[in-house]
Amino acid sequence: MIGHSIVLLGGPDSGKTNYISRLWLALNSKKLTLVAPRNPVDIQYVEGGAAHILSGVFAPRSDTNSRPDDLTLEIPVRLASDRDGEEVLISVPDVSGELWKEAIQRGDVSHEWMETLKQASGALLFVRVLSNSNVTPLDWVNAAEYLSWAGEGAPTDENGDEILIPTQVALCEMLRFLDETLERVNGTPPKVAVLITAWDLVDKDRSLGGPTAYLKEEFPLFAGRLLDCSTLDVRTFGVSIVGGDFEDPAFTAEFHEGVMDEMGYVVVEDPESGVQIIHDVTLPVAWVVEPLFEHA
Ligand SMILES: Nc1nc2c(ncn2[C@@H]2O[C@H](COP(=O)(O)OP(=O)(O)OP(=O)(O)O)[C@@H](O)[C@H]2O)c(=O)[nH]1
Ligand SMILES: [Mg+2]
Repeated sequence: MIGHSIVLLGGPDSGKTNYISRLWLALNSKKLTLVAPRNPVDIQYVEGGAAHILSGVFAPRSDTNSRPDDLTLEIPVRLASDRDGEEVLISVPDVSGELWKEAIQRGDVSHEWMETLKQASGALLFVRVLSNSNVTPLDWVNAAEYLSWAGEGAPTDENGDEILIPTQVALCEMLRFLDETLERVNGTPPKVAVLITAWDLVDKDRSLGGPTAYLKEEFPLFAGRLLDCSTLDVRTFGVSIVGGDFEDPAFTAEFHEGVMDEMGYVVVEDPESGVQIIHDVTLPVAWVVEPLFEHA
């Protein structure tokens, strides 16, 4: 069995920990595209998150002092469609969004995280619908100025106050880190799944338009960068880990009545079938690791 690492990137509050905790429950159900044939070595970390979700609350934000090893889900997976198929050991480090934010402000990633990135052969990049931590876009001109900024330390305004980097600029930077560091297996472009989390909070009309249109409207600079990026294989997914918001008591009551395996979905789109809701939260990871099975 060959080990592969998939890295999770995203600013604070972008839904990384909740997704990975829900992913563990989904893999363990053994009913979806990707299955966990055996238990991971150390599941304490994701089990904590999963216990929150099962009790009807979202998993809490991650501790910024944790090291990569403490926040890594390491688990053998196999495609459900291939019962006797190879297993791939995936290792998914969940780096706190605060650390990514600091790295972007400083313009570099610490040596330790850089090593984690270099060992990864694919990535999940997170951005969350309606997060208070999103720094909303300025106009295109300002955002482009941030992107071309290359000074020491964090950018400051004319009064010397630190400027918060708009979320879409931070996303472009994270994509650049990935492009520069991801391992290229057999020379093919590494896969990066962009996960738009808390998709259940997108209003009905907009959700029908699908995740790519949503990105284009909310983060046009980043959406444009994705279109231009030929050195990475990028696909965008909408994700709702339980199909609703635990802040809504009516939903939470419904959740407690429901069956966990049927809760939560991803939104995918392709030119032939259009926008589709699929009740399988393993899909983004399955898509990222698919080529790795060929080399297992
Ligand atoms: N409605 C809804 N909210 C979600 C969903 N996933 C995450 N959230 C919300 O997003 C918040 C942040 O999620 P986390 O998983 O802690 O985000 P994170 O990226 O790990 O954050 P850091 O640990 O700070 O890096 C949660 O507290 C929820 O309020 C979802 O599927 N639906
Ligand atoms: Mg977290």
